[in-house]
Amino acid sequence: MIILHQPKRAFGLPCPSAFCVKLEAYLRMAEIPYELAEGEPTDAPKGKIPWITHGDTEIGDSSLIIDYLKAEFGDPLDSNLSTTEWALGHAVQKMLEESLYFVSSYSKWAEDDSFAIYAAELFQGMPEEQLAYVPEMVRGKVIEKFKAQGIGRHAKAEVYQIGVKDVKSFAALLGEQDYLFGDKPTSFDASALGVIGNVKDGPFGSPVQDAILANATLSAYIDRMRLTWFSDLIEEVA
Ligand SMILES: N[C@@H](CCC(=O)N[C@@H](CS)C(=O)NCC(=O)O)C(=O)O
Repeated sequence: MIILHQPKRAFGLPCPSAFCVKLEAYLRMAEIPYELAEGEPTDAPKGKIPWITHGDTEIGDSSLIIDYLKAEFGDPLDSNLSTTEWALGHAVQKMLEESLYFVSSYSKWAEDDSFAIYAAELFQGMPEEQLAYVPEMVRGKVIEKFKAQGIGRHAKAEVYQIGVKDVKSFAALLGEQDYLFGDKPTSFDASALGVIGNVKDGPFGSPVQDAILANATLSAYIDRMRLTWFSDLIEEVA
């Protein structure tokens, strides 16, 4: 049995982490049985969530895990893609995970109002005396990482300009299709549910969230995936 290690569900999302949502969506779309185990980045083999264990095998990184799952369980989602479609999907995934993800992460950590909401969840249960300094200390470290990655070097308006451009680009490629490559989902849609879906339905307002919500087709695409693969969670939240 695959054990998927990730933090607990929050904000009505399958997980606050886009990469965990991506992987859980993939498992559900590919109909691979799994169990959840609570885990934080500090417990993870690469210091990042998600990770899986499968017997004695432990793997970190959602994309490497999906490669492993394809090798172990077959590739029901992506095997019919042409080489060109696969290459386009790969490029789109990189745009979502290496660009838009950091814009969304910035909106959680760098914006005071959003950070207050996020910190209340993240540091829930922490003793009062630690709450006085730990959240701001962790926040400072994350913002330093944004500088190293690059997104933290831009003015706020520029960060959102980058994110909105990614959203528009994805929406243009999706067009009126049900999924990125037609009427069946692929692993690239799982990635979009993680990154775009968490911005759309998360509690962190931003110009990027506004751009997603303003696009009825893109919003319906996210809602369709949630209803199809995570209806149990929608019922839990309702
Ligand atoms: N490339 C990784 C990215 C995973 C990732 O960045 N996870 C974030 C949460 S969304 C994390 O664990 N951050 C903690 C840290 O960097 O310390 C994947 O696809 O799994």
